[in-house]
Formats: sequence, structure tokens, C-alpha cells
Amino acid sequence: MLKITLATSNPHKVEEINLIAKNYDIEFILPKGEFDPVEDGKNFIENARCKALCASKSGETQFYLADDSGLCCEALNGAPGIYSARYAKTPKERINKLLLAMDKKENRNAKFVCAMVICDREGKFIFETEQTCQGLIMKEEKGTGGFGYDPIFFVTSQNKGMAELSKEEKAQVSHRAKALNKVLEWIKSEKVK
Ligand code: ITT
Repeated sequence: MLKITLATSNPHKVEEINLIAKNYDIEFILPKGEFDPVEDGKNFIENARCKALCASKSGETQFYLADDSGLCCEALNGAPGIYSARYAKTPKERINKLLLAMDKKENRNAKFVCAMVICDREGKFIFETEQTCQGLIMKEEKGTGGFGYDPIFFVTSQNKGMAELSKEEKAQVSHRAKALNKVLEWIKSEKVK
């Protein structure tokens, strides 16, 4: 079975990635010991590279997969973007701050972005992709599923809030699902063992 280190400390990402990849013979493991990457990139891909590289220091597996993601609002010139996790202290405060920033904005268009980067144990970047999920920022929270900004994100293709989707539905349509599916296609095409 292929073992890949997931360069994350976000348990929601781990759960979603395991569900999306459930039909693949891959064991995702978490970095052992301290995992505290400095995310000083200018964009999602650069930050994903920082995380993958940091995890690769353990040398435990052949591959290290990082996910850098966030929510970009058109009316806010792409904010909170790469600062989504740091926009305010708690998930609830982040949602309230965004609802306030979007108050009275007519343009509610937004997208979730997920950049995924794989590097090997020498720290060489070998696969990168960035995928999106289009939607709108709702005026109030809806649903109880998912995490982060899901309760205020309306998924255009599903005609429902992201937090109203089941775990399986989110695993079909999310930015993370689209990015991981590219990763999984690459793994298959490279016949990685
Ligand atoms: P790691 O860096 O350890 O992976 P993190 O949560 O800090 O964990 P990011 O820097 O990539 O990860 O920030 C992602 C933030 O974007 C996350 O904390 C959420 O606030 C938001 N986000 C990303 N994907 C999301 C999703 O599927 N649903 C809701 N919010 C999401």
C-alpha cells in the first residue's frame, strides 16, 4: 500500500481527504513530531510548497502532500484568500467578520480554492495543482456540516449551502475533491507504488 504523509495539522482536511481517496489503496499518515511550517508564500501554491517541504524533513515516506486552501470573495478583491485561516481568531469570529465585510455588497460571488503540492523526500516538487469551487456568500449561516466558512458558502452547482451537503456530497464537488482527484490521476498515471 502506498503511504503518503499529509502535510497538515487540520483534522477536517485529513477526514475529507481520506473520504475522497477511499477507493484508492493509499494510507495517509500525519507528520510525526512537530509540524510548524512558515507559510510566507504569495499565493496558495507557494504556501502549499512551504508545508510539503517542511513535512519532507521527516524523510518517513516517499511522498509528502500539502493542501493550502481558502475562500476568495470578488467584492473584497480576493480576501480573505491565503489569509483565510488567520482572518480572525476562531471559526465563528472569521464567519462574523466576513459577513460584516460583505454586508451591503451586491456582488456575492466567491470561490473556494485548494492548491495541492507533492514533493519527494529530497524536497523536490513533483506535482502541483490548483482547483476551485464556485459559489456565493450567503447573508446568514445555513447547515451544520463541513468546517470553516462552509456555513456561509452557497455552492452554485448544488443549489445548496456547503454545510448543507452530506460528507459524501462535499467529497464529490469541493475544491479539495477536485484537487485531490488530479493528484490521484497523477499517481495512477505515474504508476506510483
Ligand atoms: P494546515 O495549514 O495545517 O493544513 P490550516 O487550516 O491552517 O491547516 P490553511 O492555511 O490551508 O490550513 O487554511 C485554510 C483555511 O481556509 C481553513 O482554516 C478554513 O478557514 C478555510 N477553508 C479551507 N477549505 C475549506 C473548506 O473546505 N470549507 C470551509 N473552509 C475552508
